[in-house]
Amino acid sequence: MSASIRLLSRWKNSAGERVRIALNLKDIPYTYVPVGSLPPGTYRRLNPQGLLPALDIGGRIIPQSSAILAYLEETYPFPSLLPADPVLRAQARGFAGLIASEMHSITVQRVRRFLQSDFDLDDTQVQHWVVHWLKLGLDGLEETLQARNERFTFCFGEEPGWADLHLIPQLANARRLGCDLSAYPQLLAVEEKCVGLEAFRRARPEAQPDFPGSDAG
Ligand SMILES: N[C@@H](CCC(=O)N[C@@H](CS)C(=O)NCC(=O)O)C(=O)O
Repeated sequence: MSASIRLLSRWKNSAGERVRIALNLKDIPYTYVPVGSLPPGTYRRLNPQGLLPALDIGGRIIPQSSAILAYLEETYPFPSLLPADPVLRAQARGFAGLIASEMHSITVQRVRRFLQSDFDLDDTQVQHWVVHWLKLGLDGLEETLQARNERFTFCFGEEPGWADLHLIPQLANARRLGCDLSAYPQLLAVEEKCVGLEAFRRARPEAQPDFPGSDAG
C-alpha cells in the first residue's frame, strides 16, 4: 500500500479505538490526527457524517469504523482479524455487530445529550437508559462466550481480532458509564488478556497525544 494513512479521531472516541487496535494488530503505519487540531469546520467538510473516526487514504475519506475495518482487512489481509472458519468468522462479526449497532450507537454522548435536551430526562433517567441497553448487550455477549464449543483465549480464537477490538473499548465505556461488570467473567477474562498486549495498550485513550495532560506530542 503506497498511499499514506491518516486516522482522524480524538482520544475519547471508542469507535476510533477499535480502528487504532486494528491498525496496531496489523502493524500498519498511520498518522493519528486529533480532530481538535484541525481548523473549525474542516472535519465536517471531510466527513459529512460528522462522526469519529474517519480514515484518510491519500485524501479519500472513509467514514464509520465498520467500513474502515473492512477496508483494512481487505487491503492488509495479514494477519487477518477474522477466524478462518466461515461460521466462526460470521459469529465474530455478529458479536461485534451487537456492540457497534445495538449497544454503542444508542448510548453515545449525542444520544444521552438529546435525551436530556429534548426529552427533559434527568441524570438518573439517562443513566437508567444507558445501563439498560448496555446490560442487555453485555448479557448477550457473555452468554455467547459461555456457549462456545471451544474455550478460546480471546473471543473467537487464540489471537485477538475483530470481536476483541470491539469488546475492549466497549467494556471501558460500560465501566465509565456505571455498569457493574462482575456478572461477566468470560468478557473480563478476554479483557485481561487483551489489555496486556501492546496493540491494545497503544490504542487506549490515555496513550493518545491529545489526551489531556499527555506529553506524547
Ligand atoms: N457508528 C460509528 C459511531 C461513531 C460515533 O458515534 N462516534 C462518536 C464517538 S465514539 C462521535 O463521533 N461523537 C462525536 C464526537 O466525539 O465529537 C462508527 O462506528 O464509526
